[in-house]
Amino acid sequence: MEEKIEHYDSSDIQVLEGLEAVRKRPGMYIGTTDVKGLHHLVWEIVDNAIDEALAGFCNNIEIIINKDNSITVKDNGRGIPVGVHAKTGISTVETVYTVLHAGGKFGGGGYKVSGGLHGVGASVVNALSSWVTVTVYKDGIIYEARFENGGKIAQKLTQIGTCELERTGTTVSFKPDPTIFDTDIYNYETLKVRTRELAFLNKGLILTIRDDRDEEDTTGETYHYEGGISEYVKYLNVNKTPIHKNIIHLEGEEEGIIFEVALQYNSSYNDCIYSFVNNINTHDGGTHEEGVRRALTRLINNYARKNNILKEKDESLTGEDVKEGLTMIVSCKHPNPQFEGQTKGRLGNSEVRKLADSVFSKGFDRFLMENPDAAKIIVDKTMTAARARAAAKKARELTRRKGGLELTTQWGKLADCSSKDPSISEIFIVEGDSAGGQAKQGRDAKTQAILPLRGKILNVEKARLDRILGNEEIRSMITAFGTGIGEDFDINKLRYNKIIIMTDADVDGSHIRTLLLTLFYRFFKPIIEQGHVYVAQPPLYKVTHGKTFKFVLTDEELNEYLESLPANVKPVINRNKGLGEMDKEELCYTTMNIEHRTLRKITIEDAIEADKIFEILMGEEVEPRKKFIEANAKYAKNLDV
Ligand code: 1YM
Repeated sequence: MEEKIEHYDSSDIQVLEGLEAVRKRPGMYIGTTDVKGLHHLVWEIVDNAIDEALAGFCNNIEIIINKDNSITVKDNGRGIPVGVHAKTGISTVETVYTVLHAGGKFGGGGYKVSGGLHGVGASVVNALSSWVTVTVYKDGIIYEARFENGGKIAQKLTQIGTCELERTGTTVSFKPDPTIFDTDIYNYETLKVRTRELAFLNKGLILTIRDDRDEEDTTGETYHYEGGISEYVKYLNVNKTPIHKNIIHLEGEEEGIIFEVALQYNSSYNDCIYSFVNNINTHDGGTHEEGVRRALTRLINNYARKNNILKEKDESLTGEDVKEGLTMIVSCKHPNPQFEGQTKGRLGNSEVRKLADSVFSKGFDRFLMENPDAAKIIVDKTMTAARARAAAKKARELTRRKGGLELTTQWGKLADCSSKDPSISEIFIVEGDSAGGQAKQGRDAKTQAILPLRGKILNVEKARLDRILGNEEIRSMITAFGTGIGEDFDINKLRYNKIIIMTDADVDGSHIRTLLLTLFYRFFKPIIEQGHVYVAQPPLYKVTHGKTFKFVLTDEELNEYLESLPANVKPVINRNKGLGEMDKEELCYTTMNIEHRTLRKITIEDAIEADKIFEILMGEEVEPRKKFIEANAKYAKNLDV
């Protein structure tokens, strides 16, 4: 034992123990080891480059997926310091990559705000990688260090060549350890969406992403927005109709906290509000968002009263009213953010509420004064929203009084299940009365409820809640779900664990499915977020030979099955055109029976992108929809969001 201690000094042992701890419990550092965790590694490295950009030393970052699914990130900053680190006795590069809790502490107090693990990111990535190389360009010299097998130093920082004096920066390549992660395949789309978002959130920064696995695409994509979050708002509104010309962009800074907001109203009835702290999406809002919302509501009320648009006797406009048709990005960069809530998706720092309120009030008040035409249009829109809200409330009360939103036994169309236990109950929303009738006969009546839909439901993208509640098909659904809608919505009252959309595999079927998903997305979002919505997958083919038959779901499965048959068998292949084409036993066996069916769970991977697709498919603008359908015609068969 004595001898061993002589070979390792105490800091070495700490280092190994530190990285070993990360490998033992990766979830504690990166959340999960699924595909999400795999992608997380990229952002930990990119965050260090973004910090360098926020410190003012770097304006160009490149992300590359290499052919072997390793990742390379390059920046043109100062380069990680190469000198020997006073505390560890090894180079700073090695220290940053092997010592947990290195990073910021060693960095001489730079402005570190980008998201992620606050300085431990580099060592966490190293711990979870098969290999990492770090190349630094500094003072005309190229240095390189290499780590292997979860962060063990394979090559100490070494001079490997020279470069021009002007060339500075850091390049990091790494390959995630396949024994840690469930998958080792990177998704270009996922990385691209976040790269674009980072470009919007950090104005002026040039971000490039390239997929070297794709031999045809050699240039990748470059994102660079001088307007920052203003351009984000413009991007989100591209398929909508703005009701005033200029995007309002306000900014302020106090004690190292940078606050920024950009907004523009459009003619739709939905809001699209996203907030960020240190480039991380704060899904549950927080003080930065609250400050803005509070100020916005107050200022619009003041303006409306002062200009006699809102009369003395009128009720005030609410936060709901002033956000109708609002697209807004709130971004805060904070050196010491406090995240709260179950998923840590909410900013808690109370000083930010004041800063947000004051920056927004000053700027928005000035905007209203200097742009009386835009001010009037915006206030008119919020007034209409208030009237619609009042009408919806009345409609809800009226329907409730008539019993329309309460479940009554004599209520005809729903064939409810006998179980009252939501955890085992499911509801099939079935296209058409005939398929609905068959499903009713063949279902498991204890746990499976059937709601047939006649024809097309209302396009909710184009209607407000009051009209939506006027639609009988939609009322039936709300009633069956039990959750209520709008201000009354309560997910805890959901009567079914699974809501299963069952439509034909044709254009009409996919249209109805998209309409239903739009409805759920707009008015029952938590049922999607919490994984209650599914799409049934009726088989595409029935293959018969002699007395045996088999149902198959896809073309690939069909080919596989045909190849598996003996050569002299001559099967008959029938393509299913609709649910109604199957008899009730077939329908129930293949599509509804828990043992044999295949369901596709609907998730909102990326609410921002999903929102755009819904808008394109369902919104008022015809041109983008045409373009989208043309571009995606080949996928139309599987149009799932
Ligand atoms: C592709 C990844 O890591 N870039 C990067 C990292 C650092 C610096 C510059 C840097 C920071 C500071 C001074 C400072 C880091 N340095 C450290 C530490 N790109 C990438 N670019 N000089 C250079 O913060 O003062 C940690 S990260 F701790 F060594 F200073």
